[in-house]
Amino acid sequence: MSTIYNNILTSIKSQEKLLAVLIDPDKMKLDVLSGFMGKLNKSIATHIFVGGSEVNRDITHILVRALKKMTTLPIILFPGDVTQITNSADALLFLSLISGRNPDYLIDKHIQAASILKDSELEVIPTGYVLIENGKETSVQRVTQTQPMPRNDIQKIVNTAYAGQLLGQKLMYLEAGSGATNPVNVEIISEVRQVINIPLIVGGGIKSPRQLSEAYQAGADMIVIGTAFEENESFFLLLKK
Ligand code: 1GP
Repeated sequence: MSTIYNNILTSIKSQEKLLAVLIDPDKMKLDVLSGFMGKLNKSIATHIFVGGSEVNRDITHILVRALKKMTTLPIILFPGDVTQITNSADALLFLSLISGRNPDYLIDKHIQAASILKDSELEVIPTGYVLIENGKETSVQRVTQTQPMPRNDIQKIVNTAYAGQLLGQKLMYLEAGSGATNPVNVEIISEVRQVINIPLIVGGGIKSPRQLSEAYQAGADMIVIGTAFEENESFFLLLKK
């Protein structure tokens, strides 16, 4: 069964653009969650991602259970670590940090996760994760101890994404990093789009409807936004249904 993934493919076939709102369990306070979700449910958001670079054990589980009572949107784990896996979510992005060369994020964390996932019904979606430089160090870079790919080496980014597809990844995520100064630029999105045929996710540093629509036009199927909503919930008003 792969309901969430199949629904993503179906939406893309009908040319629907997808928007995931990223909620970091470390930053979201439960007492403001209901107001936040009220706005989110009225927006064009189609998915909720839950995850962060540094999240205490159990907080993710508590947050996902609370979210389940407040929305019918699919909740997908976007974990910074194995400790963020909870069966309460609908699916898990099983991330391979293919831009980096740290074996922890290419296989070791996955082996740790396997012992949890073999007894779980969580839908697991293999996802190639490509970190691209954006002008400042991001927490992904710091936590994973990997270098982002230079943004002017587009050919290498394209080849990396294509290699990920050949290795069997079901989604490809181009990441500028949370709070990035510059989002992934449209030329990179467009070049990757032309070479891969799996759904393309783009995130990091997108703070305006204009940046959102430029990324869609360049070929992103799903866009992930976290910081812009965290810093100013009225951003939801600009993205009302
Ligand atoms: C981070 O791509 C996501 O992993 C979202 O980034 O917080 O900058 O929107 P922002």
